[in-house]
Amino acid sequence: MGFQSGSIAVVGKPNVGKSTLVNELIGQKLSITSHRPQTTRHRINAIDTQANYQMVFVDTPGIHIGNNKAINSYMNRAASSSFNDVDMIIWIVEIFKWTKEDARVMEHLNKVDIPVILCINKIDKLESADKMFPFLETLNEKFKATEVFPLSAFERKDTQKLRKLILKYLPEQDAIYDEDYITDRSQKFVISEFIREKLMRNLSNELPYDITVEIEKLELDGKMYRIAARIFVDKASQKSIVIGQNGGMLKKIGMESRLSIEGFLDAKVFLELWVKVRQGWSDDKRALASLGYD
Ligand SMILES: Nc1nc2c(ncn2[C@@H]2O[C@H](COP(=O)(O)OP(=O)(O)OP(=O)(O)O)[C@@H](O)[C@H]2O)c(=O)[nH]1
Ligand SMILES: [Mg+2]
Repeated sequence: MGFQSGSIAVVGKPNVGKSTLVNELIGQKLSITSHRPQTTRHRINAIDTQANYQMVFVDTPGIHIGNNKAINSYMNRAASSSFNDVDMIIWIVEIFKWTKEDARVMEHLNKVDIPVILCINKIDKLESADKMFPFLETLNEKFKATEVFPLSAFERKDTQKLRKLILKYLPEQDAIYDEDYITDRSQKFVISEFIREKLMRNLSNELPYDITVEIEKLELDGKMYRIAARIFVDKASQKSIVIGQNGGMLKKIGMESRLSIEGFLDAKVFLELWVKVRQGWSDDKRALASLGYD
């Protein structure tokens, strides 16, 4: 067998563990995750190059129903467009959590003609493995997947097995990306996402997910990066939540963001954060485009 290479879209409804699985598969934190649905907003390619293969995982926003804001249609489009231009698909369903949104994803899958690995995630939540069989059976009646693979995205031995399964279907062809690439996205993009992750994790219940981050400065100063980022919120009340009492929340978000950016850039970082109100950005196509949602 020669060199194998291909792209694998990771799809599913929100919050099933797509981004967690992608990070585990490439062995590096690249895509942001949180316990809130609709964390991922943009497609991102995560690339794993080994001696005999290259896997390009396409992490996608969760496909969802029930909101007609411009940003929601943007996210659904970003996800569904990836069904067509990849070599195979990993479809994630959470164990025991089948909903209308899973059925929506299945409608897209019914139209494709490439291998689909159906991953049943979060099985670490089960007390015993045999509890999952009835659920697997009903799924099997709904959809004939190429492979069905129950796993926990947190379990290294599971993700290693999944990698072997992917290799079974990965086409024999040259690498798509140079071996030193880990993503198709810019440094600025990844950094802005890391900051958004800390916002989502720290402000989960108080804040709608209408928040976005723009990097205004990214400069290498000797061995240190100087970064300035602006956080856009929809309302003045949200701005005070992000800043927190005596600026405490913004400070915490800044500190956590800096640590994860330092891990990504492998260098010291000086990070400045600003908060700005930009009313209605999430339902305004022009504002969306200016913030990178195009
Ligand atoms: N118990 C358990 N939790 C998991 C597992 N995989 C992911 N999670 C958790 O599920 C939540 C959602 O994970 P994400 O990876 O952000 O999910 P996603 O599908 O990318 O979500 P969206 O980007 O919003 O569509 C996080 O709190 C994860 O820690 C798993 O195998 N077991
Ligand atoms: Mg995600």
